[in-house]
Amino acid sequence: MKQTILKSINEQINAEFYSSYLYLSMSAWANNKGYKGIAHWLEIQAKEEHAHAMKFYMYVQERNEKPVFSKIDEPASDWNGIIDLYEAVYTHEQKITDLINNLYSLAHDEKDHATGTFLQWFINEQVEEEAQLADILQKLE
Ligand code: OFO
Repeated sequence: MKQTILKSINEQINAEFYSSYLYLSMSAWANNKGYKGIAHWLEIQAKEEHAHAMKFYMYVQERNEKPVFSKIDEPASDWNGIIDLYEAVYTHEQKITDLINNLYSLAHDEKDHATGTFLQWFINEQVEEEAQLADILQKLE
């Protein structure tokens, strides 16, 4: 695996763990405000993001490389209500979509077709997640 790809995947592992951390922080906020159903939904999202990080982690090892971790940023811990929170989730997922697309472009440029194929699952997942969030936001608004 080219070092440029390995470096970007390691960064993506960090981004996925950060997503998990962010959604868990949001879940704690929602639970504290008494929004139990939303807290539960966010807890599930946090688990899914952890699973995404693990998919990248396993993939790096399958390619006989070693994942390297870096510091995970501190997530926000307060939001101005449910719409503000869901807008933050939506914006964050759009950022993740950009990262996945950039990684896919890099894999293409480096002719790393195995990585390109591996990333297909994430590309589809982002379409699903963004659609779900747009739907939730529309209902909330
Ligand atoms: Fe919600 O996204 Fe991971 O990849």
